[in-house]
Amino acid sequence: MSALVQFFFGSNFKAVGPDSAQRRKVTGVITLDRKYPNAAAHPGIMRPMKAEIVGVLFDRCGKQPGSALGPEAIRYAFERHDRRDVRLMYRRNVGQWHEVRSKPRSEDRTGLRYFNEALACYIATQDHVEAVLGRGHTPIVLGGDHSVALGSVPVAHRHVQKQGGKLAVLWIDAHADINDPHSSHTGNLHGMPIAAMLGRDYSENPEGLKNHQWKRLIKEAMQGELMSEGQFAWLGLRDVDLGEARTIAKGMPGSMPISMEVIDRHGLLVAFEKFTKWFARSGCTHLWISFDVDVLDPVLAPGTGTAVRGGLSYREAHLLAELINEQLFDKLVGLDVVEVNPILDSNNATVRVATEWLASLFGKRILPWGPRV
Ligand SMILES: [Mn+2]
Repeated sequence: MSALVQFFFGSNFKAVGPDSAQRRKVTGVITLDRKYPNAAAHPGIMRPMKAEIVGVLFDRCGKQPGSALGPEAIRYAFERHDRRDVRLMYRRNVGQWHEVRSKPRSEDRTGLRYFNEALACYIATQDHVEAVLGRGHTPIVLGGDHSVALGSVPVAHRHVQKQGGKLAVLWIDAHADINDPHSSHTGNLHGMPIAAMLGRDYSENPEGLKNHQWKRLIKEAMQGELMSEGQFAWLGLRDVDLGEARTIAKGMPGSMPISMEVIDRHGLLVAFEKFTKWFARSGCTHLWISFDVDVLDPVLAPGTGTAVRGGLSYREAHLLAELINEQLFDKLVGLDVVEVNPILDSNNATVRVATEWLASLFGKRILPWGPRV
């Protein structure tokens, strides 16, 4: 173990690996392993999640660079957090840590931006997520830009399907991320992952390179197991392109878009109830959460490339995490936390709020026994 790793993690860790992902020659793998501490040592707190983190240091398909530094910043913030209960929740719930580092490749400017590098990164991430699920643990994928969900959600979808279940995805985000290469204004893949998961076709130029790459992305990421509209719910939407709004209104039967308007009118608690009712009638058995920090208000979380005014407050975000922990813990297959950009951050506020949100999701409460009033 290097001195640096020992400094960060203490002697509880032992270095293991490299593992299968290195076969792909696109990753540098650091695997740190430790046993999950005994839950009985902390009475009153829920059982640990047995999570393994997959940090994806990839931001090529986001709006601006910096979110590749997110995973490292979040790890540092957890390890050195000034609140003992946040450090405790991290230590109790997170075992191994894996990393996917993308190797810069030459870009073909005529196709999808950074396509080859992106695809290699998603495939490497999929290997890790598959391995974590295979160990019966909960993958937490830290981005990176939101396109890295193509490395996590499809794997969880196939994993649940193999067991005869159906995965629901709760996309907690200011944006719908359902553009395709034709409808996207920017050409950044971080606005398109859901369209790829659905295997959406588009016919801008059927013979063109972009179209060819889009088809290849769908083929390699989804491996023939496309997802359906009824597997998707959003929470916190407030910056939706007109084309995306049309797609959701007409082309997403069975989906559940919960915008900020719903939260304004009914409050987070009722909005969450709408989600759980949808989940119950959707026929879904398991849940994946894709949490984009831009769902939070930029006053609270300025460190993200696509900040939009009017987002969730600190308390709303924490209530959401607590409710998920309380009501959906058994259904939760794993989650993404993406678009944390330390370069754009102010006094580490966004990095800190991401760690604190995760601590609440792991079961942290203000009083250990919860509200009970
Ligand atoms: Mn997003």
